[in-house]
Amino acid sequence: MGVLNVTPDSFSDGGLYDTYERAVARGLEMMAEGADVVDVGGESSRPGAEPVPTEVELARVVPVVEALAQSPAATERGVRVSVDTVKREVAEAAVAAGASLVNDISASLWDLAAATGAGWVAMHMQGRPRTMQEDPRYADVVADVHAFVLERAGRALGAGVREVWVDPGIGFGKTSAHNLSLLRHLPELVEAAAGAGCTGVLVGTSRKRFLGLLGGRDRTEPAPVADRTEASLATAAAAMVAGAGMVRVHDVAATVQVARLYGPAA
Ligand code: HH2
Repeated sequence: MGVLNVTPDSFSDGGLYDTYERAVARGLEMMAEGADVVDVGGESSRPGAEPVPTEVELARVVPVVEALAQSPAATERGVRVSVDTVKREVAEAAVAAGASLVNDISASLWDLAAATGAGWVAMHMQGRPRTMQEDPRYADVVADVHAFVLERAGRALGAGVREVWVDPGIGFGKTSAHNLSLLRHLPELVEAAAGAGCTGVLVGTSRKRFLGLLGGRDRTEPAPVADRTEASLATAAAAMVAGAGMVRVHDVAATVQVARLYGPAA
């Protein structure tokens, strides 16, 4: 799953693809690089991000979804478009414009997926982006996160959603230690998700801050986003080896090479 943020403020690609032309060009490029899904978002969920008005998000996302869904890569090769949103109106409009997957970091739009026939991603987040990184705490992060996403997946499957992905929500109300625990315990989530009837597990570590902290020289200041590629690829490989069926990444071409070694089709 290639990340396409049509935003001025996303943490790694903000401002790069915030016009229709540049966003569509990058989406097509990721499709050519081998992405199976292009995930179009119009609202940053980075720590501290402020919500975006619905009309603004609609205007950013829908034309780009439509153009990508009508592209030859989508219509002839079957590359899919997903919408990364927590807003019902945006999800509905994006599905009407051709998105076949709703990537819902609030894990609350399963009824919309059931009604439209779209696939659905249930991601775990503690709190909301504006404040989620202020001292996140869990009784048992692995047990809490797994139970939450599996419970939401059960609701979606019960409502008739045929394609349900669960995602531990790396970086969403989690310390570096929480993120690492969740990555180390991915095999259990993969097994439980399969047992529950889910399509698979989705993991998004790409360029996230905790990778910058691990890779930074002194481990106190995060390495800049541009220096997080190796750790992004390493964690994508680890997630694939653990059985994740999809990884959400910025560096599609490089991750496709990893997927050829370790991905579901390898
Ligand atoms: N991470 C981000 C956004 N959406 N969706 C899923 N399912 N899983 C994730 O881990 C995930 C996600 C954050 O990354 P990004 O889109 O690059 O940044 P921003 O939120 O600043 O736009």
